[in-house]
Amino acid sequence: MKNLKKLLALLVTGLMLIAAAGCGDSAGSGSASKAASGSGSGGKQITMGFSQIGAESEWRTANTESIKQAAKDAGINLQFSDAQQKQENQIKAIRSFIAQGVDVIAFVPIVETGWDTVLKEAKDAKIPVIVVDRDVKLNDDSLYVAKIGTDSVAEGKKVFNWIDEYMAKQNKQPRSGNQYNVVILEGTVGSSVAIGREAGFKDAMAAAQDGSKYNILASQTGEFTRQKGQEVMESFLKSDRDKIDILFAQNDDMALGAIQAIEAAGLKPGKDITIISIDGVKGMFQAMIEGKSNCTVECNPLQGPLLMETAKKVLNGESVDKLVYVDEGIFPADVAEKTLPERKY
Ligand code: GZL
Repeated sequence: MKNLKKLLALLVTGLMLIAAAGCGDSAGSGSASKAASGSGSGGKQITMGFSQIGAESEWRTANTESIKQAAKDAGINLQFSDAQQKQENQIKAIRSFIAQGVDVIAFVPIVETGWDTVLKEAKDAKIPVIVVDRDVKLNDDSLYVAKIGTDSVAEGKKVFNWIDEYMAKQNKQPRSGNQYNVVILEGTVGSSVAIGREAGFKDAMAAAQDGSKYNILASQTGEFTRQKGQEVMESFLKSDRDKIDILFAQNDDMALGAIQAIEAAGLKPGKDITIISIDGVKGMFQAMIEGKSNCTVECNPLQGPLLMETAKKVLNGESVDKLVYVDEGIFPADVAEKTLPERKY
């Protein structure tokens, strides 16, 4: 009889221990471990296939770091692919993600077009796709579930409007003739950002009170790199050294390359030639502190956390906004020194 009682007591204790372990799971640590493990609705860890375009600029490096860190923080298994600036490598990577059966695909489209076929393959494989940073032009927008990016048209408008205000405030006279001659270093040909930034700049110029004060003297791609930006600026200076009033570089890296070309030509960047660019990377803040550039329009690369949050929502069957823009500011040279310490990229 005594043994039976002992057996019963052991049984009850065992059952209580199992119950305690189970409810601890459902209450706190369960959802925490779920979040930490980055698990989808099925409870297994989420695997994300991510196709990045390359490492062409300080901005891109910061974008990659943000995505890798956010995946780690979210407990998401990231399959990362670097396309070395080639669309065909991105398409190959997306196809391999489909073959692997990842839970979700995210990618930065290097150019706007040429994605319909491979995104249809992802849709047929029932793998949701999230577009990051740049934009895509598709015949069927149902081929992606969400787009997290930056408003390149607004960035282009901010550039022109800041220039127009600055030239008036500084009461600058054109270096030759009666118009301000502008040269433009464009980003990657065919990319939504290069197209959008140019369109925004020109729309604002057309809408300006006296946009005819400006003449676009030359415009050429510098491929978003410092090296190419320097080379193209050298060619602009070769033909129009004493005519150029303004440089609009579509990213900071090309502007930093152009500054070297302007100095080599015996001119003062930021003084003889007014310079404005887009991104807001630390290297540009340093150049503005040195008086070599005049303004940078922010384009925020820190899109990782929003991407991971969106991926989890999609996989949990929650609704998500089709398009989300990250916040962006504008930083003239006179705030560079006090702002640099708080910059995150
Ligand atoms: C902008 C991003 C651009 C940056 C460049 O959203 O796609 O690509 O402006 C980067 O620096 O190379």
